[in-house]
Amino acid sequence: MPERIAPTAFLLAALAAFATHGCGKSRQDQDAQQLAARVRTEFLHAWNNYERYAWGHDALRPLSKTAHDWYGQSLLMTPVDALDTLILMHLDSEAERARSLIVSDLSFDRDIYVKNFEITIRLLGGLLSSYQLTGDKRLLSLAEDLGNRLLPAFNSPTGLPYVFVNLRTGQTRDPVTNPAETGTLLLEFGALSKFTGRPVFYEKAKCAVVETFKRRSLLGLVGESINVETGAWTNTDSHISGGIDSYYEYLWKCWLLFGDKDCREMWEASIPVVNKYLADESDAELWYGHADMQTGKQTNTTYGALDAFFPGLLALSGDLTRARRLQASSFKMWNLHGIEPETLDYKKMCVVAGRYHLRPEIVESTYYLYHYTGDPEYRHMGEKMFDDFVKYCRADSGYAALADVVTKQQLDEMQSFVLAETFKYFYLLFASPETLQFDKVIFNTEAHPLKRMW
Ligand code: DMJ
Repeated sequence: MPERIAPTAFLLAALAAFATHGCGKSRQDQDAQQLAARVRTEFLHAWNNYERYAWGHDALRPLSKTAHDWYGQSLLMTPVDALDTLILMHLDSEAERARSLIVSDLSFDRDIYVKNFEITIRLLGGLLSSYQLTGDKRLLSLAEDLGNRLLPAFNSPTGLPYVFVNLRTGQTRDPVTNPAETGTLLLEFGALSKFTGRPVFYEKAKCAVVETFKRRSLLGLVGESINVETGAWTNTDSHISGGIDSYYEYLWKCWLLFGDKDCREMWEASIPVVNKYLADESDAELWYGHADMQTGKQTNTTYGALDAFFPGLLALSGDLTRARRLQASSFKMWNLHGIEPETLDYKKMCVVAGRYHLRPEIVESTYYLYHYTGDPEYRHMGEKMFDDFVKYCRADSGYAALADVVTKQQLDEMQSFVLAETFKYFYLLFASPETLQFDKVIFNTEAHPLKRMW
């Protein structure tokens, strides 16, 4: 016979359970709020030092306290990349200064060859998302001017874009590119078409992704590099790492943002193949390695900081089981030396390339997983990563990349994506969900949110 609990004891127990649950929950929320405030303070440390030592230039070199311009003259990479983060964090006067600088000083009429992919994801993406957040038409004009100047990049025999295009003359160079650079343009060019009513941007970028997909192997995999003039693969290594990564990301996201069914079909044809040939069940853990695109034979057991975007993409596409398992592997990689390396051999658990460029991907996935599961484990993960990030990468004048995750020696580098992405994803992980309604936006690969309005 079950033990009889006295009514008052039962009531007290129920009240205690309610109180623990209630207080526990709000304590968690308070902790998260404090963490969000800490992230904001540290972001400001990085931004203030950019303002102080590199104002008007592309990027801050945080150890020498000097400025760096990618092409010898500034395209305001950091202010454009950081503007929507400043807005989301309600750093109003900083955002205003950045916006004034951009509208008064940014000019694309320059005789320089720029990387079509980097300029698209950082500048075109940044201008478009800040235009949506502020309604400032001058940002859209800048985006359209930039889009016009990038268009000649697509003038190849295949329609795949050249790596570099001259912003003034439209001349192009460097025909050997990769799927990330040919297939990570449609969110930005597509949004530009929607805003301007000019289909040409959508069409060119869509053609580039379709032409990449069409050249997949019989197995359905793409390789690491391709010649835009001949359409032939020049490296047949297949993986989800740098050079291919965001090609997959945009197949799914272009379906979500534009409802483009071709993109969904290309995603559906690609992802089972990626899971079949690249996923590696290693000692009950899930990793993604490398394989030859023609044979499917494994070529390498490496995974790294860039690959760590994939749990987020898996979660976004509904595959939470793989997403959670792969995120656990990414976190294991992070904890091996208390900060993640650029490349790891996951079979031997040893570092292959030891730099840490302050990359955002692992934080991005943590944020996505927290959004989809609500599991506090992901905020704890994020907290551990943020503590390590501050401990090893904070410098007197900004945040510094690491030359080596084992020695933790700092490098004189703080790329614009640190402000566009890494801090933004840390912040969104801890901030209240109202800060940015996840389901209402699609982030481009540089963490610029584009509203789902089409
Ligand atoms: C960013 O510029 C983008 O996230 C890109 O897709 C990959 N590399 C960096 C960040 O690591």
